Amino acid sequence: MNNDFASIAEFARTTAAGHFNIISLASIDSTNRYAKLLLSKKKISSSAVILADEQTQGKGRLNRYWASPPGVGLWMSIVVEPDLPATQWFLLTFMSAVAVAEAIERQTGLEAQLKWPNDVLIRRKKTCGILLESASVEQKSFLIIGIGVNVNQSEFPDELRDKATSLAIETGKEISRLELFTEILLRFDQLYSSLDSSIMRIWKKKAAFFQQRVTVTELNREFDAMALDVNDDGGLIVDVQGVHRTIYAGDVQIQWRQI
Ligand code: BT5
Repeated sequence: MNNDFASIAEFARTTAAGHFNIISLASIDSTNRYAKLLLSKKKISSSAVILADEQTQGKGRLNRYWASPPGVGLWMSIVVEPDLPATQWFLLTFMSAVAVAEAIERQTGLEAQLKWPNDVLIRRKKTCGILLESASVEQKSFLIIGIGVNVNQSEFPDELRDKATSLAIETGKEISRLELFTEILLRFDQLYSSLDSSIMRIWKKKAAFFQQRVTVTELNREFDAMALDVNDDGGLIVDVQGVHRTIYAGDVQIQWRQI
């Protein structure tokens, strides 16, 4: 554990960060998986936050991986018991992306952009990914919002170099993980307390890819389209050769125009 993380662990022990119950760990396979385990054993409940200095098996969506080396990122899961119908749970993904984007902007002065469905980008590269999972324990439904933020990496492995970035790379200086962590929790709390579908308007203002050509991967199909909008159900509306379609469970690769 480096000193930077020790300060976060100390913060978690000594500070009532709003009403969050923060558990900090030097290393874990995945904070989302661990949150689910603790929930199933009734060791935690809503408002728990699991934060790890390192994840050895960080998870992305659709069984993909999330690189989570020690000492350089915020790898965290926030547990909530949403006061929303299941059809609206997706709002938490968009809300969390807004919370992270705003926290990054306040802490670094960088401009953060959002990409459907779950990415925060800086200068077109991914600096944060979000993984929303659900768990039910004795008739109660919980959501586990996994947030991974690349903070102080100075480089990335070859396979990520073109698409990933960190706040340190983008600002040229080391960023305090503690300050960013507390800012994310603060923004999360504020947005969560009044969460409804109006969050989509805020998300769209920061969305980076409308009117861009995208490659959509949907189940096992891949096709080119123009990204038009995101509807109130969180679906991505695209134009495929003049026909409008809405994508719900998929992925998009943006084919950026040259600037
Ligand atoms: C995501 O998946 O973006 C969700 C990532 C969620 C990570 C958090 S960390 C805390 C919590 N505990 C967990 O175990 N997970 C959550 P997806 O959209 O599927 O993106 C995954 C893809 O992004 C991978 O296939 C890689 O190409 C790329 N990738 C992997 N690690 C990355 C990183 N550190 N930064 C940027 N891109 C990365």
